[in-house]
Amino acid sequence: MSKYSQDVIRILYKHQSEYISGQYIADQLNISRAAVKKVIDQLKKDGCKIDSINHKGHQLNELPDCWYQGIVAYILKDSQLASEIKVFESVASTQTIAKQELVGNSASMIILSDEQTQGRGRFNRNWASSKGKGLWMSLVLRPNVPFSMIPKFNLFAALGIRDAIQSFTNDKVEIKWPNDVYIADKKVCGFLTEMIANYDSIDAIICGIGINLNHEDSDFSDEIKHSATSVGLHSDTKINRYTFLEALISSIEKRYTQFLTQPFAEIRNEYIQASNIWQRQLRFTENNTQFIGEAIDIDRDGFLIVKDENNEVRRLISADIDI
Ligand code: BT5
Repeated sequence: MSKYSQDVIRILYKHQSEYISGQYIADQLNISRAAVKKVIDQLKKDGCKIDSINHKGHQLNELPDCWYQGIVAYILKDSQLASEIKVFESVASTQTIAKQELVGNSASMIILSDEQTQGRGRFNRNWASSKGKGLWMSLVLRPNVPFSMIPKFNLFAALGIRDAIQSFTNDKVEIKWPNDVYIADKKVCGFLTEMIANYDSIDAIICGIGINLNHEDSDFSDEIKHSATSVGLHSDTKINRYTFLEALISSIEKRYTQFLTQPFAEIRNEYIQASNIWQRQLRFTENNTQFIGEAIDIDRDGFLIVKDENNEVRRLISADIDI
């Protein structure tokens, strides 16, 4: 990729509604028109839909199906959530990259990849992250809070992710406490929160978020095709990954500010209403033991209150739930 491709794509994105001349781009970047043409030809080869007309200029017709640092940085330029953005074509896991990148760097970060070859869920389970289909992201945040606040962070993050997905579909988007987001009883998103802690305080929260955006049913493996869905399968149009990212970062930012300033009790009702675990028999796995029960409440601190098959009431901070 040319040194200037991120700049050229950023300028094309910024002027998306109009044709802009090669000369204009050349002047902005202080390079020759021939150099601009070379970059644009390469962007086209890479799959960017750019329309070029003699004496009129170039126009970006459609946003590409891959991440461009230049566009991501432009879209998120006003966001306070992260000060550094890193995009990749393919990585093993954005969580692993995040952990490498934060060493000796105190910045907050957004790490995105078109594909993950070893995407992982909780307890090292596999997370399917096929190329160009979804949003595979790790968010590195630097709140000055004790590590006992991590479960509370999860609750706010879940609502932020739910809000963003809901703005792309008319079907109800629901939270499956504590780490999943569902549409029509199928998983559309899983996220996990890890941390780097220093004595009692958190050095970094690393929130890994996987959202299926434009998968067809046939894109899911046999293992998950009965339990997984995508936002696109619940929308009339293809999900534009850049528009989606913008909405996601904005709603997470809003919930992150709430997390830092408000108790869970403030969002408890909203969270309960958004949850899909009520009035059904569920199988819980907690520390390798399983039991059947029914969720009856989420308390003021975000613990799930469950009545098990022996009518015993349990208070869970985290668990795996099979719906
Ligand atoms: C999660 O784990 O749901 C958390 C997933 C987090 C993924 C993100 S992507 C960016 C960042 N980088 C990473 O490497 N990870 C994070 P868990 O609750 O353990 O769920 C895993 C289970 O979900 C698997 O065992 C499958 O049954 C199912 N699954 C795997 N891939 C899926 C997908 N794409 N869509 C729906 N379900 C999936």
